[in-house]
Amino acid sequence: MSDDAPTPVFLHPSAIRLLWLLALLLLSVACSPSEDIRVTDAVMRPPLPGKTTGVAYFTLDNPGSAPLVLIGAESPIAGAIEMHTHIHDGDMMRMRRVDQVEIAPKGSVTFKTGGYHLMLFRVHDLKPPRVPITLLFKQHAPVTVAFELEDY
Ligand SMILES: [Cu+2]
Repeated sequence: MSDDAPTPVFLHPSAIRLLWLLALLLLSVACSPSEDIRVTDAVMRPPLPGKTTGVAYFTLDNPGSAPLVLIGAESPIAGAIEMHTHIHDGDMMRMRRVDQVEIAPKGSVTFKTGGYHLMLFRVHDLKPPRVPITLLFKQHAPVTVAFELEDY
């Protein structure tokens, strides 16, 4: 047998699990938010007087080589946050909740008036000029962004 013949390696299942954990760890380091996700134009429109529902807009860039999937958002200033889009229903524009928004590699998506938006329910304790909203992703660490409070 020559010296450079590959030696068969048999790993114990627990060692394989350990390797998986290491791989996941490396993956999460490689996906640190500062490197591959950029959020710009983050603005929150506070509730109208006497109301408790606000809206938030932003642009999300995915410079990475894998699709990025936004699955929701949370914030200490809202009881709940939903992702919505607008759909045409005859002559009416209606809001519809969406479970996820996928951003293609090297792509971007803009949450804006008449399109995707974050709907914030039971808004409380707004402290200008900025509020924190955390964007939640599938297979990616959450990203907390300071949203500029728009005054009405
Ligand atoms: Cu909405």
